[in-house]
Amino acid sequence: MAHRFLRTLALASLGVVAQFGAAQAQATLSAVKARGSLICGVSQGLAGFSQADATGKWSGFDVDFCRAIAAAIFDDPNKVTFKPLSADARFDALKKGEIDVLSRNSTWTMGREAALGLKFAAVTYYDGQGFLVPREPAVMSPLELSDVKVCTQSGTTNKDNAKDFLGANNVKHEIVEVGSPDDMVKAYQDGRCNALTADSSQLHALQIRLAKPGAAVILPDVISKEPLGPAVRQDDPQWFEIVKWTHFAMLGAEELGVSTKTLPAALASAKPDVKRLVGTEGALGETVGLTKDWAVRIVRAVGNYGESFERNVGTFSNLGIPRGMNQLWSRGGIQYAPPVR
Ligand SMILES: N[C@@H](CCC(=O)N[C@@H](CS)C(=O)NCC(=O)O)C(=O)O
Repeated sequence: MAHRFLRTLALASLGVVAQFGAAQAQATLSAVKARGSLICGVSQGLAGFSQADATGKWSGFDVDFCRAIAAAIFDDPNKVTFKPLSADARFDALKKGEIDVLSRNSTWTMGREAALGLKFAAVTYYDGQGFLVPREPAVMSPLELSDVKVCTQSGTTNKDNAKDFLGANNVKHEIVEVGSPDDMVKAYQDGRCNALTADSSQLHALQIRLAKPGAAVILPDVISKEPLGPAVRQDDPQWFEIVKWTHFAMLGAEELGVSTKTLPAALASAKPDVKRLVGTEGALGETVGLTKDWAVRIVRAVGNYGESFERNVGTFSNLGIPRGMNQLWSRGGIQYAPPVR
């Protein structure tokens, strides 16, 4: 023990430990480049967020985020290997290095960062937990439910929130834990539960899979805060910056009106903010190990934040979710990107 301590001390005095630390700190980007693809942890199949079609092609809001990182690194949004993960398996997979980033409707909580040793890089989707119930008999609020069997997925914040909320409000209930969105839909349709609780966005994704979506309603009550975003391991500060600024590039592009349609104009723009974002002035992308056109690569591949939101989950998509809190701060929402400068 003392031996090891003295050796560490000796190495530290030579600056060896610091150098080793720096090499480790950039390991993820180098590993991704050497492998030729990003390994992204996603859900097992959730419409609008991450779902594979019959040919195995993944799409969705969380999938776009993985593709955006791949575009920033490789200038190719297809250089991603998607790893579907259950709620129970996701954080372990990240900790063990089986994935480079988790982009799977995961709520940022103190316990998941501090206790699990992970870092949430951004909030890509501000959500909150709700309830889906049969349209008949009509209820306005989960507080009106009684003797209710509520299905929720194990390994989620939703189970504990439901217990807290229903318990504190003396709603007689039983929690039925299931393991996947498929099981949620099945358990509800088989009558093993008569309400579903999950983040509101996920309730929308589940509702459209019911045999009769119109026979169910999502109640307006929101019982929790569910800031959803990508997570990484704590040991690689450069990788954390790449993931975080990928989100801010998409958001900043929307703030500045830079989209797939306006990209040619943006590249010719004389506006200083636009020039810094698209890299016609400065080379900020290089400070995180990327290229100066990193944000252009991202927008060209998946669009800006608003384009990705609308295409996958927005009002005119299958899910039909309004922007709400996820609107830009300048338009009444709380999505806000720090300056690229
Ligand atoms: N945001 C919550 C809930 C996340 C979650 O896993 N929700 C379920 C709702 S159905 C889901 O998305 N499952 C997808 C899957 O297991 O593939 C959390 O981080 O704990």
